[in-house]
Amino acid sequence: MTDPKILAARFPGDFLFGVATASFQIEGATKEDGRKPSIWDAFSNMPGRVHNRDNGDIACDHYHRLEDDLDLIKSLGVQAYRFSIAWPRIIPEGTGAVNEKGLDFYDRLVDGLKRRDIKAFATLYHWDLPLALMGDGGWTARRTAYAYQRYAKTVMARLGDRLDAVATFNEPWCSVWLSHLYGIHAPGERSMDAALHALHVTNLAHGLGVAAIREECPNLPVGIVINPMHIYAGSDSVDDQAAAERAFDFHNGVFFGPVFKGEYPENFLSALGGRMPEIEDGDMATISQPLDWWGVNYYTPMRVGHDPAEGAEFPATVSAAPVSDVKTDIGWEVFPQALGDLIRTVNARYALPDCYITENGAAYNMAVENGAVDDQPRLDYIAEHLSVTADLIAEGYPMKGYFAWSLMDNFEWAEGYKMRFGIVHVDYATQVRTIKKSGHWYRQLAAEFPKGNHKAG
Ligand code: IFM
Repeated sequence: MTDPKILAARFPGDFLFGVATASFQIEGATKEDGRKPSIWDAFSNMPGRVHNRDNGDIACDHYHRLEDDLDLIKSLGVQAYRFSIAWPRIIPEGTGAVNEKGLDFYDRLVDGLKRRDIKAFATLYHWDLPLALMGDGGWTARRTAYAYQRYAKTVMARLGDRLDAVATFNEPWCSVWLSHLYGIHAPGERSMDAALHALHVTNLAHGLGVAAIREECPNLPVGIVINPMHIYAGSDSVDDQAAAERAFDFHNGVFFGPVFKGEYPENFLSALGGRMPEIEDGDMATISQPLDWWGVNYYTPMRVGHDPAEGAEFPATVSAAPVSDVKTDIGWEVFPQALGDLIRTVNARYALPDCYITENGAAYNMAVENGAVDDQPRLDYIAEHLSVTADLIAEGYPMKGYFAWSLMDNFEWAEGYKMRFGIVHVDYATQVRTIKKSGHWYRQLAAEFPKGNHKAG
């Protein structure tokens, strides 16, 4: 299963292997060259929000180590790099003046990738909203969607000619529910009403962003990156099955429905629609413009049961026990089969375009010992999920590539630097990078695809 040659032989020659990161998690240099604070700068500096009160001030110092990190990516032999652009570097106040120095940084990044013959997959929003926009209500304010559109247009005008693909958003589930309902991510809101506003404004921003991208770069493949939950009912009972269906609508349907069908799920609307912001004429058409691809970020399944509590709010579910006690260091159940079940389920429900696995990986916190990091469980995790991906391809699903999360250990949001997802280890005191066992293995796998001419075996 983990022999790179045997695994590689199960993929078509044009399948893309890549690595992924996000701006706030690796860049550091938060106060340099005109960048202004994002909501994550504020949130991580507040007591009690992020483990150890870690912040992104230095992170992996990628901003200053760009060329070395691009060499590192090249040395892994991958064909593509997925990164995100920091809105607070480009339009530091969210609206108003454009910061040329911010654009210059991403110019260097994209040119550096081109020079190394690595495809550039950019994400426009991976959670670092300019803090100034909170003055209007951040993602709960419709105005933010228009500010995002202008930001998207600005980035595309400068970089679009050299990108290979662009995503409007990364994991809107996190920037909507996790950030506005569950309070775990910035801005740490815990209100259903705020979350419902953030939901529609985010979906609208996605649609406005697609229009801006198409206007500037009509030939650039545009997509969105979603982290759909694969939801298993805790039991066969009618109640639990219905709970799983509600959970699907709440966690997935509110993004897939608008984007791929132009509508919110009916059950969701009848339960919570009255608390949503006004859906203006034309909004749903804006949101549901055709996409060229979508990205799936998958780590672990969700298991739910019916919440019997009186007055329980939609989706009225409780967590059900995991079926496997194999867990990563962050406590997430390892269950590769759910990736297959998820792709089959969403394709059965929606007409979806080509799909990239834009993130998949595992938190294991092994240290460097004698110059090496033996992270065999991560290697196994990636191999098992790739094996499921190969099965999906054999079944005819249009899976076009896989990006390991992550290129290197980085700022893991509310977990700070405690949780390590990299296939490259980062010593935060010295910034020394050490390729882990999984990274060496990933390089062997990627090497089987020289310029995409691998023959399926
Ligand atoms: O680190 C995150 C990433 O920013 C978004 N997807 C999940 C990863 C692991 O939690």
